[in-house]
Amino acid sequence: MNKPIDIGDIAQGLAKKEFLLHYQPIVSLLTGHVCGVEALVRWHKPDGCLIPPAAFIPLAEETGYVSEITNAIVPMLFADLQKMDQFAPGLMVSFNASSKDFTGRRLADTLSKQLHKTGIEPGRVWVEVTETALLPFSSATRDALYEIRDLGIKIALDDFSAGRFTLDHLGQLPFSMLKIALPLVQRIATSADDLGVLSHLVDVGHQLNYSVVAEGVETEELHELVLSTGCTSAQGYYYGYPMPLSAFADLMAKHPIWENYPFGSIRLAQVDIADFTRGVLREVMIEHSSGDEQVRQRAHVRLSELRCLETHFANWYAHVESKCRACMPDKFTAIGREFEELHRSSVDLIHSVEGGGQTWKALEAKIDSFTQQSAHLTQMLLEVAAKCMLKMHCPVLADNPAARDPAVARST
Ligand code: G
Ligand code: MN
Repeated sequence: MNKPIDIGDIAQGLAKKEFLLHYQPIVSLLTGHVCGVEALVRWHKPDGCLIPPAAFIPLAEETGYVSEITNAIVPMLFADLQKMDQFAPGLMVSFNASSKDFTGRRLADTLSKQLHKTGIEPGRVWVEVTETALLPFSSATRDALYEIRDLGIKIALDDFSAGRFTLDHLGQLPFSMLKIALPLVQRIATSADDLGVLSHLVDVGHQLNYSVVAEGVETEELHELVLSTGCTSAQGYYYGYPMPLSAFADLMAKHPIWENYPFGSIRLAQVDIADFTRGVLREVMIEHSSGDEQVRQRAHVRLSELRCLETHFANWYAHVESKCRACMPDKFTAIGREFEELHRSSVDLIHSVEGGGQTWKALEAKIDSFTQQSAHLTQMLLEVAAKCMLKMHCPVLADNPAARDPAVARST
């Protein structure tokens, strides 16, 4: 019988460089291309035996030795990223850190050293940290995370929705990415409620300007459902298993592309428009009717979207531009123009209440026209979403309604 693994074995394995990294692709749901990889530690014994992380990570975590493993894999990760740049330039790479990595400066120092040594752009490196690694929530952990973030490295909250982390924690830590845990993602095909929860988490990520990655996507059905929520990227066996660097190079040589259309992303734009419209109406009402100068001031400050290019919608528009324009060039330009007009109306509406003296009747007329513009823009977005989806699924049908119907094809 094999003797159980102890810390001495792990230390020896590290000294003999038996630990290496496998990479699992992360796919952008906007472009359909691989946009990054998650690095996963593997222990290869010289006899060819592969020891799964579950057999040694818990012991390493318990004893604190896990930070030695992290310290050893970070330089490998940077070296591999340089190799990847030769066949797939510019990918992001993430790796998993443990709670023990956030008890001091060591991880930040190691990362800083590697950034200087390799010249890799820091924003391409993501540290994944699970909810459980961050609880109980301490200021030392928060400081360690900020120190890493200040290097320009991004921080992802891993396995989100599976632990005890609350939405309240999100605003207090410097995350830029949410990775939605596999169990929730895998339930969305059979539960409308879970699909609702996932859509909600995608919205939260969108509001906070985070990337959102759905983990555990194993089937085309899940891929389509995740895509429809507006989730920015996805990971799972449907796209690829964790694999050695050489196998990843082979995969990338085939230039894989998965089905993608901005159907879900346009859903987020509709949410942006609805929120923007309501926000303007709410603050206009407060400014117009409150007798308290401070309340009016606060309403004004809350309306941070007054500069057109700083709105969530403008941000979305710039982000999806190439994809949507390819689908619907004329309509997409028209949407941009329509938003500029809506935005101008919002500024006009706000200015009209600033100095007071506006009659309710005049205000009502302005509000009517503003809400009509908003509804029109929402309608245009929905039309583009539907057209993009048709075009991506059946390019011929989009231009020629008489094209072959899959329902007919199935029955013949
Ligand atoms: O998020 P976390 O770092 O815990 O997840 C990484 C682990 O999830 C890896 O061990 C990887 O092999 C596993 N994994 C990745 N994609 C899938 C998937 O589609 N299905 C299942 N069952 N496991 C997956
Ligand atoms: Mn992970």
